[in-house]
Amino acid sequence: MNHLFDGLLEGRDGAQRFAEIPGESARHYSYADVLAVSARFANVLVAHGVKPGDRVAAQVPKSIEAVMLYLAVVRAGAVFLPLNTAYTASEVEYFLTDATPAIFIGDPLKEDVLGQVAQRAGAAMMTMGVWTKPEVNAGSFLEEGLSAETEFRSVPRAGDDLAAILYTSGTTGRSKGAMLSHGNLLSNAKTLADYWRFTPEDVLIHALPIFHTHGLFVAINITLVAGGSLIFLPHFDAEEILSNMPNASALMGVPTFYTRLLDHEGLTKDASAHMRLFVSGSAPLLADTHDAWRERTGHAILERYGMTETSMNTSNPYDGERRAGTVGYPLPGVDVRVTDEAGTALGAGEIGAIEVRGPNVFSGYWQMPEKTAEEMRADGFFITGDVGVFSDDGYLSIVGRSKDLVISGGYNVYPKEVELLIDALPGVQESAVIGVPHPDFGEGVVAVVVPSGVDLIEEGAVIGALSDCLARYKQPKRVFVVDELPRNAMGKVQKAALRERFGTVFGG
Ligand code: MLC
Ligand code: AMP
Repeated sequence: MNHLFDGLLEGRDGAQRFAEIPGESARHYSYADVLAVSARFANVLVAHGVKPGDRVAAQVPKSIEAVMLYLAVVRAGAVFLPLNTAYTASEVEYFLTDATPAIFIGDPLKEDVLGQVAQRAGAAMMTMGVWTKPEVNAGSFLEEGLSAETEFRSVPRAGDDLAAILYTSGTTGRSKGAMLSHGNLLSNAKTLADYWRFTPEDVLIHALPIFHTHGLFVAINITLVAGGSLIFLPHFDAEEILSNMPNASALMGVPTFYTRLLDHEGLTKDASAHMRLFVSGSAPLLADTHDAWRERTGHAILERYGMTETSMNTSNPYDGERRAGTVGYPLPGVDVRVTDEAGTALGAGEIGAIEVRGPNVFSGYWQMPEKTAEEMRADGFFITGDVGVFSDDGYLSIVGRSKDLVISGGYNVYPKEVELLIDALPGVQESAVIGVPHPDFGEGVVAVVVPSGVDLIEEGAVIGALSDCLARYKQPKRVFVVDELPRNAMGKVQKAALRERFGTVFGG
Protein backbone atom coordinates (compact mmCIF):
# COMPACT_ATOMS: atom_id res chain seq x y z
CA MET A 1 0.00 0.00 0.00
CA ASN A 2 1.31 3.43 -0.98
CA HIS A 3 -0.31 5.61 1.66
CA LEU A 4 -0.75 8.82 -0.34
CA PHE A 5 -1.27 7.53 -3.87
CA ASP A 6 -3.65 4.72 -2.92
CA GLY A 7 -5.40 7.01 -0.45
CA LEU A 8 -5.97 9.69 -3.10
CA LEU A 9 -7.14 7.31 -5.81
CA GLU A 10 -8.99 4.67 -3.81
CA GLY A 11 -12.23 3.62 -5.51
CA ARG A 12 -11.85 5.84 -8.59
CA ASP A 13 -13.78 4.96 -11.72
CA GLY A 14 -11.26 4.98 -14.59
CA ALA A 15 -13.74 6.29 -17.13
CA GLN A 16 -14.46 9.39 -15.13
CA ARG A 17 -12.90 12.70 -16.12
CA PHE A 18 -9.99 14.04 -14.09
CA ALA A 19 -9.13 17.09 -16.15
CA GLU A 20 -10.16 19.18 -19.09
CA ILE A 21 -7.28 21.07 -20.63
CA PRO A 22 -8.72 23.85 -22.79
CA GLY A 23 -6.74 25.71 -25.42
CA GLU A 24 -5.27 25.13 -28.83
CA SER A 25 -4.78 21.43 -28.39
CA ALA A 26 -7.73 20.88 -26.06
CA ARG A 27 -7.89 17.43 -24.51
CA HIS A 28 -9.40 15.47 -21.67
CA TYR A 29 -7.71 13.37 -19.04
CA SER A 30 -9.57 10.49 -17.41
CA TYR A 31 -8.79 8.77 -14.11
CA ALA A 32 -7.63 5.82 -16.22
CA ASP A 33 -5.10 8.21 -17.81
CA VAL A 34 -3.98 9.30 -14.34
CA LEU A 35 -3.24 5.69 -13.44
CA ALA A 36 -1.57 4.86 -16.75
CA VAL A 37 0.55 8.01 -17.17
CA SER A 38 1.70 8.08 -13.55
CA ALA A 39 2.67 4.41 -14.01
CA ARG A 40 4.62 5.18 -17.19
CA PHE A 41 6.46 8.00 -15.44
CA ALA A 42 7.15 5.91 -12.35
CA ASN A 43 8.67 3.26 -14.64
CA VAL A 44 10.92 5.92 -16.20
CA LEU A 45 12.06 7.11 -12.77
CA VAL A 46 12.90 3.59 -11.66
CA ALA A 47 14.71 2.91 -14.96
CA HIS A 48 16.88 5.93 -14.14
CA GLY A 49 17.78 4.43 -10.80
CA VAL A 50 15.40 6.39 -8.56
CA LYS A 51 15.02 4.50 -5.30
CA PRO A 52 12.58 4.96 -2.41
CA GLY A 53 13.53 8.03 -0.42
CA ASP A 54 15.45 9.67 -3.31
CA ARG A 55 14.50 13.21 -4.11
CA VAL A 56 13.24 14.13 -7.59
CA ALA A 57 13.36 17.87 -8.27
CA ALA A 58 11.31 19.54 -11.00
CA GLN A 59 11.29 23.08 -12.33
CA VAL A 60 8.84 22.71 -15.18
CA PRO A 61 6.08 24.78 -16.77
CA LYS A 62 2.58 24.00 -15.60
CA SER A 63 1.09 21.02 -17.41
CA ILE A 64 -1.08 18.05 -16.54
CA GLU A 65 1.99 15.89 -17.16
CA ALA A 66 3.82 17.80 -14.42
CA VAL A 67 0.99 16.76 -12.09
CA MET A 68 1.49 13.17 -13.25
CA LEU A 69 5.19 13.53 -12.48
CA TYR A 70 4.28 14.41 -8.89
CA LEU A 71 2.09 11.31 -8.64
CA ALA A 72 4.76 9.15 -10.28
CA VAL A 73 7.38 10.27 -7.77
CA VAL A 74 4.98 9.39 -4.94
CA ARG A 75 4.24 5.99 -6.53
CA ALA A 76 7.96 5.27 -6.88
CA GLY A 77 8.33 5.90 -3.14
CA ALA A 78 10.53 8.93 -3.85
CA VAL A 79 10.23 12.51 -2.59
CA PHE A 80 8.87 15.25 -4.86
CA LEU A 81 10.63 18.61 -4.84
CA PRO A 82 8.82 21.16 -7.02
CA LEU A 83 10.55 24.47 -7.74
CA ASN A 84 9.07 27.82 -8.72
CA THR A 85 9.59 28.37 -12.45
CA ALA A 86 10.63 31.96 -11.65
CA TYR A 87 13.74 30.84 -9.74
CA THR A 88 17.03 31.78 -11.34
CA ALA A 89 19.83 29.26 -11.89
CA SER A 90 21.62 30.44 -8.75
CA GLU A 91 18.48 29.92 -6.66
CA VAL A 92 18.01 26.46 -8.19
CA GLU A 93 21.61 25.62 -7.37
CA TYR A 94 20.97 26.18 -3.67
CA PHE A 95 17.97 23.83 -3.66
CA LEU A 96 19.72 21.10 -5.61
CA THR A 97 22.84 21.29 -3.50
CA ASP A 98 20.80 21.18 -0.30
CA ALA A 99 18.36 18.42 -1.28
CA THR A 100 20.76 16.39 -3.47
CA PRO A 101 18.07 14.92 -5.73
CA ALA A 102 18.81 11.88 -7.87
CA ILE A 103 17.20 13.55 -10.87
CA PHE A 104 16.43 17.15 -11.76
CA ILE A 105 13.82 17.71 -14.45
CA GLY A 106 14.22 21.21 -15.82
CA ASP A 107 13.52 23.68 -18.58
CA PRO A 108 15.02 22.68 -21.97
CA LEU A 109 15.60 26.36 -22.80
CA LYS A 110 17.96 26.60 -19.82
CA GLU A 111 19.45 23.13 -20.25
CA ASP A 112 23.00 24.41 -20.68
CA VAL A 113 23.21 26.39 -17.49
CA LEU A 114 20.90 24.16 -15.42
CA GLY A 115 22.69 21.04 -16.64
CA GLN A 116 25.89 22.38 -15.10
CA VAL A 117 24.07 23.34 -11.92
CA ALA A 118 22.61 19.83 -11.67
CA GLN A 119 25.97 18.26 -12.34
CA ARG A 120 27.60 20.24 -9.54
CA ALA A 121 24.82 19.03 -7.22
CA GLY A 122 25.31 15.42 -8.33
CA ALA A 123 21.90 15.15 -10.00
CA ALA A 124 21.15 13.82 -13.47
CA MET A 125 19.32 16.44 -15.53
CA MET A 126 16.43 15.64 -17.84
CA THR A 127 14.02 17.90 -19.68
CA MET A 128 10.29 17.43 -19.39
CA GLY A 129 9.11 17.71 -23.00
CA VAL A 130 5.60 18.54 -24.18
CA TRP A 131 3.06 15.71 -24.42
CA THR A 132 1.14 17.28 -27.28
CA LYS A 133 4.30 18.00 -29.27
CA PRO A 134 6.19 14.74 -29.70
CA GLU A 135 8.32 16.44 -32.38
CA VAL A 136 10.11 18.53 -29.71
CA ASN A 137 10.53 15.70 -27.23
CA ALA A 138 13.76 14.09 -28.33
CA GLY A 139 15.61 12.83 -25.27
CA SER A 140 13.00 14.14 -22.84
CA PHE A 141 11.38 12.51 -19.83
CA LEU A 142 8.13 12.45 -21.82
CA GLU A 143 9.66 10.69 -24.75
CA GLU A 144 10.75 7.91 -22.43
CA GLY A 145 7.34 7.99 -20.77
CA LEU A 146 5.59 7.46 -24.10
CA SER A 147 7.28 4.12 -24.58
CA ALA A 148 7.15 2.97 -20.94
CA GLU A 149 4.74 0.36 -19.54
CA THR A 150 1.34 1.56 -18.32
CA GLU A 151 1.44 -0.76 -15.32
CA PHE A 152 3.46 -0.05 -12.20
CA ARG A 153 3.24 -1.68 -8.82
CA SER A 154 3.36 1.35 -6.47
CA VAL A 155 6.16 1.14 -3.93
CA PRO A 156 4.68 0.52 -0.46
CA ARG A 157 4.95 3.61 1.75
CA ALA A 158 3.59 4.29 5.21
CA GLY A 159 1.94 7.44 6.55
CA ASP A 160 5.14 8.78 8.08
CA ASP A 161 7.31 8.26 4.98
CA LEU A 162 8.28 11.43 3.13
CA ALA A 163 6.28 12.37 0.04
CA ALA A 164 7.56 15.88 -0.69
CA ILE A 165 9.97 18.60 0.28
CA LEU A 166 8.80 22.15 -0.32
CA TYR A 167 11.26 24.94 0.25
CA THR A 168 10.17 27.93 2.21
CA SER A 169 12.45 30.88 2.78
CA GLY A 170 13.87 31.51 6.19
CA THR A 171 14.35 34.61 8.30
CA THR A 172 18.12 34.15 8.00
CA GLY A 173 17.91 34.36 4.22
CA ARG A 174 18.51 30.61 3.77
CA SER A 175 15.59 28.56 2.49
CA LYS A 176 14.48 25.56 4.51
CA GLY A 177 13.02 22.38 3.03
CA ALA A 178 9.77 21.49 4.78
CA MET A 179 9.49 17.69 4.88
CA LEU A 180 5.91 16.56 4.24
CA SER A 181 4.87 12.98 4.78
CA HIS A 182 2.31 10.83 2.98
CA GLY A 183 0.17 11.10 6.11
CA ASN A 184 0.44 14.90 6.29
CA LEU A 185 -0.81 15.34 2.74
CA LEU A 186 -3.49 12.68 2.68
CA SER A 187 -5.03 13.63 6.02
CA ASN A 188 -5.28 17.27 5.00
CA ALA A 189 -6.77 16.46 1.58
CA LYS A 190 -9.43 14.24 3.14
CA THR A 191 -10.29 16.77 5.82
CA LEU A 192 -10.64 19.62 3.34
CA ALA A 193 -12.58 17.64 0.75
CA ASP A 194 -15.03 16.75 3.47
CA TYR A 195 -15.17 20.22 5.06
CA TRP A 196 -15.70 21.96 1.72
CA ARG A 197 -18.09 19.23 0.49
CA PHE A 198 -16.16 18.16 -2.61
CA THR A 199 -17.83 15.33 -4.57
CA PRO A 200 -17.28 13.63 -7.95
CA GLU A 201 -19.61 16.27 -9.44
CA ASP A 202 -17.19 19.08 -8.63
CA VAL A 203 -15.27 20.85 -11.35
CA LEU A 204 -12.48 23.05 -10.00
CA ILE A 205 -11.02 25.87 -12.08
CA HIS A 206 -7.30 25.45 -11.58
CA ALA A 207 -5.30 28.59 -12.39
CA LEU A 208 -2.68 28.49 -9.62
CA PRO A 209 0.93 27.46 -10.08
CA ILE A 210 1.63 23.83 -9.16
CA PHE A 211 4.90 24.21 -7.28
CA HIS A 212 3.34 25.41 -4.01
CA THR A 213 1.03 23.96 -1.39
CA HIS A 214 -2.03 25.85 -2.62
CA GLY A 215 -2.06 24.80 -6.27
CA LEU A 216 -0.49 21.36 -5.80
CA PHE A 217 -1.71 19.88 -2.56
CA VAL A 218 -4.86 21.81 -1.73
CA ALA A 219 -6.32 22.05 -5.23
CA ILE A 220 -5.12 18.80 -6.78
CA ASN A 221 -5.17 16.44 -3.82
CA ILE A 222 -8.68 17.52 -2.87
CA THR A 223 -9.91 16.96 -6.41
CA LEU A 224 -8.30 13.50 -6.56
CA VAL A 225 -9.54 12.37 -3.18
CA ALA A 226 -13.07 13.50 -3.99
CA GLY A 227 -13.01 11.99 -7.49
CA GLY A 228 -13.81 15.40 -8.98
CA SER A 229 -12.27 17.08 -11.99
CA LEU A 230 -10.24 20.12 -12.98
CA ILE A 231 -10.46 22.73 -15.68
CA PHE A 232 -6.72 23.04 -15.93
CA LEU A 233 -5.52 26.49 -17.02
CA PRO A 234 -1.86 27.39 -17.60
CA HIS A 235 -1.98 30.52 -15.41
CA PHE A 236 -4.33 33.14 -14.05
CA ASP A 237 -6.34 34.93 -16.72
CA ALA A 238 -9.53 36.69 -15.62
CA GLU A 239 -11.17 36.28 -19.02
CA GLU A 240 -10.46 32.53 -19.13
CA ILE A 241 -11.72 32.01 -15.61
CA LEU A 242 -14.94 33.87 -16.31
CA SER A 243 -15.55 31.95 -19.50
CA ASN A 244 -15.13 28.64 -17.67
CA MET A 245 -17.37 29.45 -14.70
CA PRO A 246 -20.56 28.18 -16.40
CA ASN A 247 -18.98 24.71 -16.58
CA ALA A 248 -17.37 24.73 -13.16
CA SER A 249 -18.32 24.57 -9.50
CA ALA A 250 -15.31 25.87 -7.58
CA LEU A 251 -12.32 28.20 -7.76
CA MET A 252 -9.30 28.40 -5.47
CA GLY A 253 -7.15 31.48 -5.58
CA VAL A 254 -4.95 33.99 -3.83
CA PRO A 255 -6.56 37.38 -3.05
CA THR A 256 -5.06 38.89 -6.22
CA PHE A 257 -7.29 36.50 -8.24
CA TYR A 258 -10.35 37.99 -6.60
CA THR A 259 -9.32 41.65 -6.89
CA ARG A 260 -8.42 41.14 -10.57
CA LEU A 261 -11.73 39.37 -11.25
CA LEU A 262 -13.57 42.21 -9.51
CA ASP A 263 -11.83 44.61 -11.90
CA HIS A 264 -13.42 42.72 -14.79
CA GLU A 265 -16.87 43.83 -15.86
CA GLY A 266 -17.72 40.26 -16.85
CA LEU A 267 -17.95 39.25 -13.19
CA THR A 268 -21.67 39.20 -12.48
CA LYS A 269 -24.24 37.11 -10.62
CA ASP A 270 -25.10 35.39 -13.90
CA ALA A 271 -21.49 34.62 -14.78
CA SER A 272 -20.95 32.92 -11.43
CA ALA A 273 -24.39 31.35 -11.06
CA HIS A 274 -23.15 27.82 -11.70
CA MET A 275 -20.37 28.07 -9.08
CA ARG A 276 -20.86 26.79 -5.56
CA LEU A 277 -17.55 27.71 -3.89
CA PHE A 278 -14.86 30.37 -4.01
CA VAL A 279 -11.89 29.73 -1.73
CA SER A 280 -9.18 32.27 -0.91
CA GLY A 281 -5.90 31.80 0.90
CA SER A 282 -2.10 32.21 1.00
CA ALA A 283 -2.41 35.90 1.90
CA PRO A 284 -4.93 38.09 3.73
CA LEU A 285 -8.16 38.74 1.87
CA LEU A 286 -9.28 42.29 2.60
CA ALA A 287 -12.75 42.56 4.12
CA ASP A 288 -13.51 45.07 1.34
CA THR A 289 -12.77 42.43 -1.28
CA HIS A 290 -14.96 39.90 0.53
CA ASP A 291 -17.82 42.41 0.70
CA ALA A 292 -17.46 43.58 -2.90
CA TRP A 293 -17.43 39.95 -4.10
CA ARG A 294 -20.59 39.13 -2.19
CA GLU A 295 -22.28 42.22 -3.55
CA ARG A 296 -21.33 41.48 -7.18
CA THR A 297 -21.84 37.72 -7.24
CA GLY A 298 -24.00 36.81 -4.25
CA HIS A 299 -21.25 34.40 -3.10
CA ALA A 300 -19.35 34.70 0.17
CA ILE A 301 -15.67 33.85 -0.44
CA LEU A 302 -14.52 31.13 1.95
CA GLU A 303 -11.17 32.18 3.44
CA ARG A 304 -8.84 29.61 4.92
CA TYR A 305 -5.38 29.71 6.47
CA GLY A 306 -2.39 27.48 5.91
CA MET A 307 1.27 27.32 5.21
CA THR A 308 3.88 25.15 3.53
CA GLU A 309 4.87 23.43 6.77
CA THR A 310 1.36 22.54 7.82
CA SER A 311 -0.89 22.56 4.75
CA MET A 312 -4.27 23.93 5.89
CA ASN A 313 -4.99 24.75 9.52
CA THR A 314 -8.22 26.71 9.71
CA SER A 315 -11.17 27.47 7.50
CA ASN A 316 -14.32 29.48 7.51
CA PRO A 317 -17.30 27.16 7.65
CA TYR A 318 -19.03 25.79 4.59
CA ASP A 319 -22.41 26.27 6.24
CA GLY A 320 -22.65 29.11 8.65
CA GLU A 321 -21.10 32.53 8.63
CA ARG A 322 -18.01 33.10 6.45
CA ARG A 323 -16.72 36.04 8.39
CA ALA A 324 -14.73 38.63 6.44
CA GLY A 325 -11.30 39.37 7.87
CA THR A 326 -11.09 36.03 9.66
CA VAL A 327 -9.71 32.64 8.71
CA GLY A 328 -12.46 30.72 10.50
CA TYR A 329 -12.24 27.75 12.83
CA PRO A 330 -9.52 25.13 13.35
CA LEU A 331 -10.10 22.27 10.90
CA PRO A 332 -11.31 18.98 12.37
CA GLY A 333 -8.36 17.13 13.92
CA VAL A 334 -6.15 20.24 13.96
CA ASP A 335 -5.37 21.98 17.27
CA VAL A 336 -4.78 25.71 17.05
CA ARG A 337 -3.82 27.88 20.00
CA VAL A 338 -2.75 31.46 20.53
CA THR A 339 0.08 31.82 23.04
CA ASP A 340 2.09 34.41 24.91
CA GLU A 341 5.89 34.59 24.77
CA ALA A 342 6.28 31.82 27.32
CA GLY A 343 4.11 29.53 25.21
CA THR A 344 1.10 29.67 27.54
CA ALA A 345 -2.26 29.49 25.80
CA LEU A 346 -4.20 32.76 25.82
CA GLY A 347 -7.96 33.22 25.91
CA ALA A 348 -10.32 34.68 23.33
CA GLY A 349 -9.66 38.33 22.59
CA GLU A 350 -5.98 38.11 23.49
CA ILE A 351 -3.40 38.56 20.72
CA GLY A 352 -0.47 36.16 20.53
CA ALA A 353 1.52 33.64 18.50
CA ILE A 354 -0.47 31.13 16.44
CA GLU A 355 0.65 27.54 17.08
CA VAL A 356 -0.74 24.41 15.42
CA ARG A 357 -0.60 20.69 16.00
CA GLY A 358 -2.16 17.83 14.08
CA PRO A 359 -1.68 15.13 11.45
CA ASN A 360 -1.12 17.91 8.89
CA VAL A 361 1.98 19.32 10.58
CA PHE A 362 5.30 18.54 8.86
CA SER A 363 8.02 16.43 10.39
CA GLY A 364 10.76 19.06 10.27
CA TYR A 365 13.14 20.95 8.02
CA TRP A 366 15.38 18.91 5.75
CA GLN A 367 18.74 18.48 7.44
CA MET A 368 18.14 21.38 9.82
CA PRO A 369 17.26 19.77 13.15
CA GLU A 370 18.20 22.92 15.04
CA LYS A 371 15.75 25.03 12.99
CA THR A 372 13.05 22.42 13.48
CA ALA A 373 13.67 22.45 17.23
CA GLU A 374 13.42 26.27 17.33
CA GLU A 375 9.93 26.18 15.87
CA MET A 376 8.47 23.12 17.63
CA ARG A 377 7.18 23.03 21.18
CA ALA A 378 7.83 19.95 23.32
CA ASP A 379 4.12 19.12 23.19
CA GLY A 380 4.14 18.95 19.38
CA PHE A 381 2.82 22.43 18.56
CA PHE A 382 4.48 24.21 15.62
CA ILE A 383 5.08 27.95 16.03
CA THR A 384 3.80 29.40 12.77
CA GLY A 385 5.31 32.90 13.00
CA ASP A 386 1.82 34.33 12.47
CA VAL A 387 0.14 36.46 15.11
CA GLY A 388 -3.56 36.10 15.75
CA VAL A 389 -6.53 36.29 18.02
CA PHE A 390 -9.62 34.13 18.58
CA SER A 391 -13.03 35.75 18.86
CA ASP A 392 -15.39 34.70 21.67
CA ASP A 393 -17.19 32.44 19.22
CA GLY A 394 -14.03 30.71 17.97
CA TYR A 395 -13.11 32.52 14.73
CA LEU A 396 -9.37 33.09 14.27
CA SER A 397 -8.11 36.36 12.83
CA ILE A 398 -4.54 36.86 11.68
CA VAL A 399 -3.44 40.28 12.83
CA GLY A 400 0.24 40.23 11.90
CA ARG A 401 3.42 38.21 11.59
CA SER A 402 6.30 37.85 14.00
CA LYS A 403 8.43 36.59 11.09
CA ASP A 404 9.82 39.26 8.79
CA LEU A 405 7.97 38.24 5.66
CA VAL A 406 6.36 39.98 2.70
CA ILE A 407 3.55 38.21 0.84
CA SER A 408 3.24 39.53 -2.69
CA GLY A 409 0.46 38.10 -4.85
CA GLY A 410 0.55 34.97 -2.67
CA TYR A 411 4.31 34.47 -3.05
CA ASN A 412 6.51 34.78 0.02
CA VAL A 413 9.49 37.09 -0.04
CA TYR A 414 11.87 36.99 2.89
CA PRO A 415 13.46 40.45 3.24
CA LYS A 416 16.70 39.01 4.60
CA GLU A 417 17.40 37.13 1.38
CA VAL A 418 16.99 40.33 -0.67
CA GLU A 419 18.85 42.52 1.83
CA LEU A 420 21.91 40.25 1.80
CA LEU A 421 22.13 40.56 -1.98
CA ILE A 422 21.63 44.34 -2.00
CA ASP A 423 24.15 44.82 0.82
CA ALA A 424 26.74 43.00 -1.30
CA LEU A 425 26.37 45.51 -4.18
CA PRO A 426 29.13 48.09 -4.66
CA GLY A 427 28.32 51.45 -3.11
CA VAL A 428 25.77 50.03 -0.66
CA GLN A 429 26.34 50.28 3.06
CA GLU A 430 23.13 48.62 4.17
CA SER A 431 19.52 48.10 3.18
CA ALA A 432 16.11 47.28 4.55
CA VAL A 433 13.48 45.48 2.52
CA ILE A 434 9.83 45.96 3.42
CA GLY A 435 6.38 45.18 2.08
CA VAL A 436 3.90 48.01 1.63
CA PRO A 437 0.29 48.00 0.39
CA HIS A 438 0.04 47.26 -3.31
CA PRO A 439 -3.29 47.46 -5.15
CA ASP A 440 -2.70 44.30 -7.21
CA PHE A 441 -0.34 42.11 -5.17
CA GLY A 442 -1.57 43.01 -1.67
CA GLU A 443 1.96 43.85 -0.64
CA GLY A 444 4.71 45.12 -2.91
CA VAL A 445 8.42 44.77 -2.21
CA VAL A 446 10.34 48.01 -1.53
CA ALA A 447 14.06 48.35 -0.78
CA VAL A 448 15.43 51.24 1.25
CA VAL A 449 19.15 51.63 0.68
CA VAL A 450 21.90 53.56 2.49
CA PRO A 451 24.91 54.36 0.27
CA SER A 452 28.41 53.74 1.58
CA GLY A 453 30.00 56.67 -0.19
CA VAL A 454 29.17 59.63 -2.35
CA ASP A 455 28.40 57.63 -5.50
CA LEU A 456 24.85 57.82 -6.72
CA ILE A 457 22.80 54.67 -6.31
CA GLU A 458 20.30 54.26 -9.10
CA GLU A 459 17.04 52.40 -8.65
CA GLY A 460 17.35 50.65 -12.02
CA ALA A 461 20.92 49.59 -11.33
CA VAL A 462 19.95 47.95 -8.03
CA ILE A 463 17.05 46.07 -9.58
CA GLY A 464 19.15 45.15 -12.63
CA ALA A 465 21.93 43.78 -10.43
CA LEU A 466 19.48 41.44 -8.72
CA SER A 467 17.95 40.03 -11.87
CA ASP A 468 20.44 37.21 -12.35
CA CYS A 469 20.22 35.91 -8.83
CA LEU A 470 16.67 36.59 -7.67
CA ALA A 471 13.28 35.53 -9.02
CA ARG A 472 11.38 38.49 -10.50
CA TYR A 473 8.63 38.47 -7.87
CA LYS A 474 11.22 38.86 -5.07
CA GLN A 475 12.89 41.88 -6.69
CA PRO A 476 11.97 45.28 -5.24
CA LYS A 477 9.47 47.11 -7.39
CA ARG A 478 10.83 50.37 -5.96
CA VAL A 479 14.20 51.35 -4.45
CA PHE A 480 14.68 54.44 -2.27
CA VAL A 481 17.97 55.89 -1.13
CA VAL A 482 18.16 57.37 2.39
CA ASP A 483 20.99 58.73 4.56
CA GLU A 484 20.31 56.31 7.38
CA LEU A 485 17.83 53.67 8.51
CA PRO A 486 15.64 54.39 11.55
CA ARG A 487 16.75 52.27 14.52
CA ASN A 488 15.44 51.68 18.00
CA ALA A 489 17.48 51.92 21.19
CA MET A 490 18.71 48.36 20.66
CA GLY A 491 20.03 49.30 17.21
CA LYS A 492 17.35 47.23 15.42
CA VAL A 493 16.03 48.66 12.17
CA GLN A 494 12.50 49.96 12.68
CA LYS A 495 10.73 48.49 9.70
CA ALA A 496 7.38 49.75 10.94
CA ALA A 497 8.67 53.32 10.59
CA LEU A 498 9.84 52.57 7.04
CA ARG A 499 6.51 50.99 6.15
CA GLU A 500 4.84 54.14 7.43
CA ARG A 501 7.14 56.42 5.45
CA PHE A 502 6.93 54.52 2.17
CA GLY A 503 3.41 53.13 2.67
CA THR A 504 1.81 54.96 -0.23
CA VAL A 505 4.40 54.47 -2.97
CA PHE A 506 2.09 52.07 -4.83
CA GLY A 507 -0.85 54.37 -4.23
CA GLY A 508 -1.92 52.26 -1.20
C1 MLC B 1 4.19 38.17 -11.01
N1 MLC B 1 4.97 39.24 -10.73
C2 MLC B 1 4.93 39.44 -9.42
C3 MLC B 1 4.09 38.43 -8.90
N2 MLC B 1 3.65 37.66 -9.91
N3 MLC B 1 5.49 40.38 -8.65
C4 MLC B 1 5.25 40.32 -7.35
N4 MLC B 1 4.46 39.38 -6.78
C5 MLC B 1 3.87 38.43 -7.53
N5 MLC B 1 3.11 37.48 -6.97
C6 MLC B 1 5.73 40.09 -11.61
C7 MLC B 1 5.93 39.54 -12.98
O1 MLC B 1 7.17 38.89 -13.04
C8 MLC B 1 5.88 40.77 -13.85
O2 MLC B 1 7.08 41.43 -13.79
C9 MLC B 1 4.91 41.67 -13.15
O3 MLC B 1 4.94 41.25 -11.77
C10 MLC B 1 3.50 41.59 -13.65
O4 MLC B 1 3.18 40.25 -13.87
P1 MLC B 1 1.71 39.76 -14.22
O5 MLC B 1 1.72 39.17 -15.58
O6 MLC B 1 0.72 40.81 -13.93
O7 MLC B 1 1.57 38.65 -13.14
P2 MLC B 1 0.93 37.27 -13.32
O8 MLC B 1 1.81 36.41 -14.13
O9 MLC B 1 -0.48 37.50 -13.78
O10 MLC B 1 0.97 36.71 -11.85
C11 MLC B 1 0.26 37.29 -10.80
C12 MLC B 1 -0.39 36.16 -10.01
C13 MLC B 1 0.73 35.14 -9.67
C14 MLC B 1 -1.00 36.73 -8.75
C15 MLC B 1 -1.46 35.48 -10.83
O11 MLC B 1 1.75 35.80 -8.93
C16 MLC B 1 0.23 33.94 -8.96
O12 MLC B 1 -0.25 32.98 -9.58
N6 MLC B 1 0.33 33.93 -7.61
C17 MLC B 1 -0.08 32.77 -6.82
C18 MLC B 1 1.00 32.38 -5.87
C19 MLC B 1 0.65 31.12 -5.11
O13 MLC B 1 0.23 30.10 -5.68
N7 MLC B 1 0.83 31.12 -3.81
C20 MLC B 1 0.54 30.00 -2.96
C21 MLC B 1 1.72 29.70 -2.04
S1 MLC B 1 1.28 28.37 -0.94
P3 MLC B 1 7.67 42.27 -15.01
O14 MLC B 1 8.16 43.50 -14.35
O15 MLC B 1 8.74 41.39 -15.54
O16 MLC B 1 6.56 42.53 -15.97
C22 MLC B 1 0.93 29.15 0.53
C23 MLC B 1 0.26 28.34 1.57
C24 MLC B 1 -1.20 28.65 1.56
O17 MLC B 1 1.10 30.31 0.65
O18 MLC B 1 -1.76 29.04 2.58
O19 MLC B 1 -1.77 28.52 0.48
P1 AMP C 1 3.97 29.83 2.76
O1 AMP C 1 5.18 29.81 3.62
O2 AMP C 1 4.22 30.23 1.36
O3 AMP C 1 3.28 28.58 2.88
O4 AMP C 1 3.05 30.96 3.34
C1 AMP C 1 2.37 30.77 4.52
C2 AMP C 1 1.99 32.08 5.13
O5 AMP C 1 0.99 32.71 4.33
C3 AMP C 1 1.34 31.90 6.48
O6 AMP C 1 2.28 31.70 7.52
C4 AMP C 1 0.59 33.21 6.60
O7 AMP C 1 1.46 34.25 7.02
C5 AMP C 1 0.15 33.47 5.17
N1 AMP C 1 -1.25 33.10 4.94
C6 AMP C 1 -1.77 31.98 4.40
N2 AMP C 1 -3.12 32.05 4.34
C7 AMP C 1 -3.46 33.24 4.87
C8 AMP C 1 -4.70 33.93 5.08
N3 AMP C 1 -5.86 33.42 4.73
N4 AMP C 1 -4.66 35.15 5.67
C9 AMP C 1 -3.48 35.71 6.03
N5 AMP C 1 -2.29 35.13 5.83
C10 AMP C 1 -2.28 33.92 5.25
